[in-house]
Amino acid sequence: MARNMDAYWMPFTANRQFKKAPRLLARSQGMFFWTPEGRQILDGVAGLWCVNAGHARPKIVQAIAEQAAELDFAPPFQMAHPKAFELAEALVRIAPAGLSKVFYTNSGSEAVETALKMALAYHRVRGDGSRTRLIGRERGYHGVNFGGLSVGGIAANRKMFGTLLPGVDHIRHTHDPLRNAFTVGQPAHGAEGADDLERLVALHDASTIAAVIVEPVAGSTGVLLPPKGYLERLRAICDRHGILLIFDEVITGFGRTGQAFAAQTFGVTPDLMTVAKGLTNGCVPMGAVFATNAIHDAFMGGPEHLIEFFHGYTYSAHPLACAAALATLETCADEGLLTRAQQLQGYFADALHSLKGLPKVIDIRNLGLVGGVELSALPGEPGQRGFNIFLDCWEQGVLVRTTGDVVALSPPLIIEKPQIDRLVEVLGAAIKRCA
Ligand code: PXG
Repeated sequence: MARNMDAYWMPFTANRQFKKAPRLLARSQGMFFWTPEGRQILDGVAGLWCVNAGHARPKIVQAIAEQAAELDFAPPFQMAHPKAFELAEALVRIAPAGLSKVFYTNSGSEAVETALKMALAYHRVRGDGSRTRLIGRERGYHGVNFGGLSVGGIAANRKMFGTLLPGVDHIRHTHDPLRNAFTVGQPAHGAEGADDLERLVALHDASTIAAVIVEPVAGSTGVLLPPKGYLERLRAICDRHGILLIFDEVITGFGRTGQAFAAQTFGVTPDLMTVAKGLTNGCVPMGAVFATNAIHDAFMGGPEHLIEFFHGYTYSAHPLACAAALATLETCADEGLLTRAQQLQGYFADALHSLKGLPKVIDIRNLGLVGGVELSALPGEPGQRGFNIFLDCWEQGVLVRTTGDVVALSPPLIIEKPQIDRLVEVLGAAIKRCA
């Protein structure tokens, strides 16, 4: 790779370090990537939580190619193409009951901005325009645009960018290692954390609060699971105060937790739900917001010739993305992938929790086919041990993801048991070497 790497400013990357020792991917198939030199890499993170059905799936590849030749673009404003409707219908069929409208975006970040704007506009069109406040949660990740950053709760992502949106507040995060470390599945302690929303209601008054946004399982911050009863309680508090509940299912959507959406796994239905990533199996950028009829219908009151919601993107419902998403849903249906994590989660949990007792491992968390292994930080160098483990796994031919000193696993849902074994074996060896 003698190529000059200067021009590409890489996202969320240590650019100078990367360019000294680049990690390049050239090809992918099924559970694997290959480097330009032909080294095989087992994909332990579905690319970046998105390639849920595995790489280069024939139906998806073909659908994208055919779509590009047939209709490459269709303007989405005051125009449409058939697959946009077909996909929305197919999505509503697998969505939690009640979420029956779909608004398309091009990424998770855009889906979040869209959902926040929908929430504000919903209250306003109903004559409840004082509800302008948005509530997020500490350690939350909702993408990198200004709305998502504002409700997000990861300091490194926020601190450089000024005051962000006004009128935003945050409830406490749910992480409680003292009581919950090494829990298999949902932790037992911490449902009362949802009551923190009551604190903010007492402070700001419910009449000023539009919506609360949370990830049902927080991913980017290092895999934090909702304590048993927590999401139910959050739902009840929102209902009590007329606050919309938004689930950001960008990583939990499309089978990751054992059902199509985490809302179904946990039996709690939000008013708005953001998705992306697995929607197109990561093949073409696409996101979406699911909304209830009640939210959608609130916009439908004015004169029929007027635009109801002044929002959308040039590439909303892009034909290639719609084709990829339809083929993804078909592949998932053919192979039962949206519920496959249920069958594998016991095996996956056992394998992952076998790492308990290794040096520096301070917590292990899992649900469906999501796993998090937390390590104690090297003194004075938070994140360094995690990064060393990531590099060690890469050298051994396994791709994992680290955020700080948490190793996150989210393999494609087509993973087989021997591949789970390999993933965990390589990770365990890396942990020992980096201890
Ligand atoms: N919401 C959630 C919950 C996410 O996880 C986004 C929004 C933003 O999506 P886009 O498509 O705009 O990136 C995400 C993205 C990680 C990691 O290492 C996770 C994401 C992105 C990058 C890294 O966990 N999730």
